[in-house]
Amino acid sequence: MSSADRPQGPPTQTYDSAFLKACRREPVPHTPVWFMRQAGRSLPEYRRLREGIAMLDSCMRPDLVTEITLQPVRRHGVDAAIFFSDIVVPLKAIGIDLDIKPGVGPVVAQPVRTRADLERLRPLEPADVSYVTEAVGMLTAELGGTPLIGFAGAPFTLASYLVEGGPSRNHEHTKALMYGDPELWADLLDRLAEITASFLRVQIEAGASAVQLFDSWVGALAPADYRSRVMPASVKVFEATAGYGVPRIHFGVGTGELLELMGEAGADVVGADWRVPLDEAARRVGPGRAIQGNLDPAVLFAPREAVETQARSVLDAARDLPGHVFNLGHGVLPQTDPDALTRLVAYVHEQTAR
Ligand code: 1CP
Repeated sequence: MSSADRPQGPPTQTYDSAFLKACRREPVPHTPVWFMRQAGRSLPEYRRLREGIAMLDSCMRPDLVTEITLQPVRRHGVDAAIFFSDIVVPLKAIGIDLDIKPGVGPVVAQPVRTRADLERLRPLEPADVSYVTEAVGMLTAELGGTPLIGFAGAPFTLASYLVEGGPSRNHEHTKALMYGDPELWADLLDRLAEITASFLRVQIEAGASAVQLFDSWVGALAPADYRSRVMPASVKVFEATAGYGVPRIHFGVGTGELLELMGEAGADVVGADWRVPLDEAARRVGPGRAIQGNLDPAVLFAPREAVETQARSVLDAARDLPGHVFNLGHGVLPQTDPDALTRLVAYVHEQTAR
C-alpha cells in the first residue's frame, strides 16, 4: 500500500503512528512493537476481570472488551492494540453451537463434515456483531493516536476447528474432507471467506486502523495444496478488504515453505514465525510487503540478557528491510512474565530510536 492509497477525507489520528508507517514501509521514529495475544492470559489484571465470566460472554461485552484491550497498551507501552475477541466469535454470531472451554480452546458441538452441515454456515450480517462495532468505537475514542488492530481467523484455520470439532494436532478430519470431497471443501472455504471478510469489514468500518488474518494452522499444508485448495479463499478475504487504506496483515505458524504464496495472496504485511530469519522471510514474501515478527515466544522465559540478545538478532535480520513490525513468532505464552514483555518493548524502542 502506498501513500497514494490514502483514503479521502481528514487523516485519522493514527495515520502517522510508527506502526502504520512501518506497515506502509515508510521511515519510522522507532521500530513499532506489539505482541500477538498481548491481551489476556499473561496479565493478572485480565485474570481478575475475567473471574466468573465465560470467554465468549466477555467477547460480547463492549465494556470488558475495551478494558481488556487497553490493559497491555497501558502496561507495556506497545505501539498498537489488538481487539479482544476470538477467531470463533463470528461463527458463534451466526448461530454455530460452540464454546471456548478453559484450558482447551474452541469446541464445536456438531462438527461440519457434510453438505447438509454447510447449510448451517449462513452469511454474517453486521447486526450479528453489533457489540463488536460498539466496542471498536469505544476503543478508538480511548486509544487516540494508538492504532487498533482488528482480526479474524482465516478460512483454513476456522475450517480446522469446525471440521475437527475442536483443537487438533494433525487436522486429520480437515484433511480427509479436503482431499476426499474437494468440491464440498471449496464451498466450505468460500463460505468461511465471506464470513471472515464481513467480520473484518465490520471492524474496519467501525474504525480499526489495521486488520490481521490469523491462519495459525495453515503451516500443516504443503505449498501445492495451499495454492490450489486454500489460497483462493484467503485471496477472496484480501480482495474484500482492499480499498479501505487499512493495512492487512497475514500470519501463520510453520509457514516457512508458504511465505512466497502468502506474499502473493494480497496482504500488505506478512508475519513470520521464529523458524525463518526475517531477511530470508522478506526475500520469500517478495517485494512491496512489510514484515512482522519474529522472536520465539519461549525466549521470554530466558534471563533478560538472553532475551535481549535474541531480540537483537531479530532487529539485525530486519535492519535493511523497509517496514518491520516487531512481534513474537506466535502468541504470548500464558505463563510469560508480563515484566519481560514490558522490558522487551523498551529494549526494541531504545535500540531502534532514530
Ligand atoms: O478463558 C480464556 O481466557 C480463554 C483463553 C483465550 C483468550 C484470552 C482464547 C481461547 N482466546 C482468547 C483471545 C484471543 N484469541 C485473542 C485476543 C487476545 C490478544 O491477542 O491480545 C486473539 C487474537 C485470539 C485469536 C485466536 N484464537 C487464534 C489465532 C491466534 C493464535 O494464537 O494462533 C486461535 C488459533 C484461536 C483459537 C483459540 N481460542 C482460545 C484458545 C486457547 C485457542 C487455541 C486453541 C488451540 O490450541 O487450537
